[in-house]
Amino acid sequence: MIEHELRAHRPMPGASPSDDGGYVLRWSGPALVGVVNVTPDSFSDGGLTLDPDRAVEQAHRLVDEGALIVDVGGESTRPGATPVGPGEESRRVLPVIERLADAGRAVISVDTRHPEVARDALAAGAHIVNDVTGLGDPAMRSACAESGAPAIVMHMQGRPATMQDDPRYGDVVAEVERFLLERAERAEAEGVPTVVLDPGWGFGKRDEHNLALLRALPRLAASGRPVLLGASRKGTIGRWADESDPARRDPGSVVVHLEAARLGAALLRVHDVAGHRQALAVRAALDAGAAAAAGTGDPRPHDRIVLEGLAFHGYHGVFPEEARFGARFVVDVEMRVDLPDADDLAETVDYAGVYDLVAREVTARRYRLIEALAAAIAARVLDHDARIVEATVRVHKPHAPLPGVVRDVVAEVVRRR
Ligand code: HH2
Repeated sequence: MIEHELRAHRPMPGASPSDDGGYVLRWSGPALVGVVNVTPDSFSDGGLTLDPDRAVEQAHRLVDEGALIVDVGGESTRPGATPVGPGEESRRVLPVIERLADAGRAVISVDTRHPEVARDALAAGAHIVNDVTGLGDPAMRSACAESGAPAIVMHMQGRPATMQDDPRYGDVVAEVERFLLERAERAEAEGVPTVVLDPGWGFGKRDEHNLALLRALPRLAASGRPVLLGASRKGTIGRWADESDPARRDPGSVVVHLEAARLGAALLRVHDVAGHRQALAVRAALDAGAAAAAGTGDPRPHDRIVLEGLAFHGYHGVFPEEARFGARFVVDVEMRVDLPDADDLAETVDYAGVYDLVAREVTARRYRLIEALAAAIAARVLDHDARIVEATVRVHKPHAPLPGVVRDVVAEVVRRR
């Protein structure tokens, strides 16, 4: 199970004190974020918990069912939604957040795009800010930084009123990744303790964009930040399953979220916490059973395809000279895969394709750290062929700028599907 953490400069239920004087909330594998909509018009449950008593009751029920975080929102962001002003939004969410914070049982995130609502919610006891506009507003970043709150940065193309009219991308994965990393780096530089990345399923995305972003979760997770996916009950699931009623889309949501969990998502934002908790528990039991049946506790196949000593000129490193002159980088890739006995290229992994993707990653992009380069290559290798269950990538930098004689510097990462 992958370990995840959220750092904050103030206490949260379940968090432990950290070395830097703050607090850290840790968990293994995927955790659930339960949705509490204090709205009359949310797309799947509008009006159900507009009354604060019912919203608090619902939030506590979600915690009892296994949610790590409850996400309280006072404005619907469904396609075509009418925007709500910060005054009305605060009137909806603050009484709920105050009462949840008093009870002290829930890690509370506030789902808002308004800095004034975020500030009031943090003062009322919320712990995390979930901003569907991706912390683009400097006032939102300072609200989080000043109160030491982690933030969820989501990607959206356009605005809710019109975002689904005609969304277009050149390369949706590259564009969303660039946006999220830039926003995260800026927020961290300004003092936000942890930034969670969310590709924004359904926010200015066609079905094929959502699918491409789901498959790219390992690439987003390679930055080392927790990744959140929120596909629950959304339109793409309705179209794939031919189900027009959002409240009846939980089974399809579970399937998408199990896939997201397999691909490394740390947080799943869902309406049906009990159903997702059950599905994740059963998935974990099946994985453990497969490992035990293999007799080793290790469900990986033992066949490997190895590409060694792939050498390229690249421009990676933290120093400006490295960006200017570049240096030689050498890459090894080991792929664990079930190899057939048949002598047929179609039956196995095409390693020429792996060579091409390594060449592209080393020569066409620039990373400051060789471990980040190795992680990005590993994510692409797993993406290349679904039969590759594990990729070990070593990036060698024999000419690393060090003051003495060094034969080699190597970063190795191991990534599993
Ligand atoms: N989706 C919704 C709202 N907030 N926040 C993040 N980070 N990621 C999401 O995918 C996301 C989100 C939409 O779902 P819901 O809250 O159920 O509906 P509505 O916006 O209509 O209230």
